[in-house]
Amino acid sequence: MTLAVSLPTSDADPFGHAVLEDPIPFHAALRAAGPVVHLTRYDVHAFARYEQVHAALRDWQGFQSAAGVGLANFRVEKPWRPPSLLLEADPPHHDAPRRVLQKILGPRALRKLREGWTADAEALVEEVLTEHGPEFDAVTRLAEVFPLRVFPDAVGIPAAGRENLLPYGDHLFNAFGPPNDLVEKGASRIGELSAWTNAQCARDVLAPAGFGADIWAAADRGEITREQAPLVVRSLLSAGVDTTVHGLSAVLYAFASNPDQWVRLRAEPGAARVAFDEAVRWESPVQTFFRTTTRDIEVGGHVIPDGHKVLLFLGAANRDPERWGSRADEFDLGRDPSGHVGFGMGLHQCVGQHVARLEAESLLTALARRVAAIDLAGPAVRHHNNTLRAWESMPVRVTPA
Ligand code: OVV
Repeated sequence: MTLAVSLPTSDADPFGHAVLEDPIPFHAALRAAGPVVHLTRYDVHAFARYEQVHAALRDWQGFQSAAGVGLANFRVEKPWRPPSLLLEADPPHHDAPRRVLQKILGPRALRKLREGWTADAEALVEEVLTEHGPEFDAVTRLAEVFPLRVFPDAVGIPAAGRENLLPYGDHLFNAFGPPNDLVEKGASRIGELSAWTNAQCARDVLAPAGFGADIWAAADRGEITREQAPLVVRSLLSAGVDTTVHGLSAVLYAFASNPDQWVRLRAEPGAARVAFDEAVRWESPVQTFFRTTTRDIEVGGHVIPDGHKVLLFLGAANRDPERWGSRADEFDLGRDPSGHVGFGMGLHQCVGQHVARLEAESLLTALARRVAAIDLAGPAVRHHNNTLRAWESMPVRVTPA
């Protein structure tokens, strides 16, 4: 005889301002409730434990992406923009664009960027210290500035209009959630922002050298079609800016609120890369993605029916004590963060993660050279987004080395 266990439910709103301000207690409650929880407000199932999140990310056949990785089900609703050939696709369609980007953004290809980005980071840190002195906003002066200085140049888009990149990404990541106030707030500008973003993906707009030109060259070689090329460029402009800005904010906040860890990094500058991954685990700049079941799937004694949306709480999995131990909530350079799901897992795992790590490593290394201590100089203010865990502002005070 099997004992029927009722499906745990939650009527909380994961996309409401209370949870977005501080999702940590909500995540703990979801993990405690069970391996799968029904979110009554949106009639979706949720995984918040590492084991189930990790397994669902790896099972692309059972948990598809092609029906959209937001709340909207593309089997039923028309997507607000043409779907991404990477994020919102599954094998076999997903594979050629993935292979192309993986090579262009891979560690070998990035080697030629390292020297320049290191110098750019050193110049930025010097500039901030000279222009603003020891007190400045780490979000608006560092985390937003550095990616916008190096990444659009690496893609090869023109200088004009780059201020559109962050608002475009902010709306895109809001649009994965329900049509709430955050989506409404971006709605009036998204036509104009999309038109600009799409226009940057054309071959004749892109610089002759860069990730964008590399994508078009792959189309010339027949690795993807010429119809696919602009959409692959669009993925870079969609996924490559806000994510790294908030990733850098996360690591800066981690250090500003854990001064002992900054001391440790300065003693061991080679730890910058792992420090960034630990911050991605700890803050999970991308908090959630949905999948859609392709058949009835049994989890923890409950059946999720075919065609249902499942919300994967990457941020909750990344602090699951079952996986990370009783100090999961601590930012700790002594931890091995590998296996975190902040970049996803499996065949959709962030294709730009090496770019993000190089940006973080460049900036942290430059800061560690020049700054002996970094502390919060006032309360940091959250930026609410349906998908991203972000900061609006972060006043810091640094002690030059
Ligand atoms: C991972 C991610 C986020 C947002 C957009 C895309 C990817 C894209 O491919 O457009």
